[in-house]
Amino acid sequence: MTELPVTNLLQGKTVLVTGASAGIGRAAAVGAARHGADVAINFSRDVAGAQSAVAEIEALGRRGLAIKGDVADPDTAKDYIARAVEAFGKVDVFVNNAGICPFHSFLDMPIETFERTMRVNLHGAYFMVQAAANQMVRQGHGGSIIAMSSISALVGGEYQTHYTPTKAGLHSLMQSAAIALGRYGIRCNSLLPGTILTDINKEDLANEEKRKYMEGRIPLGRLGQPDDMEGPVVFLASDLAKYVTGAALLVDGGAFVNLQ
Ligand code: NAD
Ligand code: RM4
Repeated sequence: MTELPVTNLLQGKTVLVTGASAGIGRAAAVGAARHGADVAINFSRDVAGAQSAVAEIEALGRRGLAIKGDVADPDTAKDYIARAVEAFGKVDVFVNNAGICPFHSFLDMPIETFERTMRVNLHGAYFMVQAAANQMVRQGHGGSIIAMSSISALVGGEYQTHYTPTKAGLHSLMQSAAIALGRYGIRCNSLLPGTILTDINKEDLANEEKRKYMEGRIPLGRLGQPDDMEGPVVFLASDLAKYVTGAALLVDGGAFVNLQ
């Protein structure tokens, strides 16, 4: 695996990432610290994962903090932002990452599975982004908001009929928020990962045939790893992206464009 370059693009910035005890969120949080940021993560249940993410951030010489909360609960958002500000004084970058994808067939989708997916992925994001944006507006020096949408905002999935609308919704939320928040210098963008190997798809990709099919669709020849998301997150978070808002960046090894 190629060694990732290290910069100080996020020096002096405070970065918040939801669902960051594992997977892409953790790679984004630790990655932000590697590029100079102090990082406050949200996590829901995995105390050990959250503690070890904070330890990794601190080992990079940055300040780290883990704040527990279920993003589906609207009160979590205000609590998370308030406690992060209490500890680090401000929020410069907010990464809405927490999400679930309980793969299930369409015709017999349990109501609870549908509703929980909506609440975590989309409602949770709405309240979080709103709370982060209000904090950035109060601070008065702009900011960057990044939503972990998905290639699935653009294409369907047979066992993802509850999930893909949340990812399209996140992308749409970033577009509308970019308009609402542009006057405050707050940029809002989405990242559209392809298939990244994490817990969310471990079971799904345990099916050898499906995994081979997914791999075969990718021009770069491999499924993604969480650290493939580090550079795109750091770029959108940093002032290098100062004129980028309302945009969506596919990070999928070319899977989306590979029709034939
Ligand atoms: P993951 O399961 O490793 O990470 C999801 C994280 O969200 C976990 O840390 C989990 O604890 C947290 N989370 C779940 N429900 C929560 C809740 N109610 N409150 C707070 N935190 C909660 O999977 P991942 O692949 O790292 O997923 C991260 C994001 O990336 C998700 O939004 C997912 O939809 C998106 N994404 C993933 C892929 C992929 O292929 N892995 C592709 C596109 C988009
Ligand atoms: C992504 C995409 C991936 C899937 C994950 C769970 O948005 O659909 O292929 O593995 O979600």
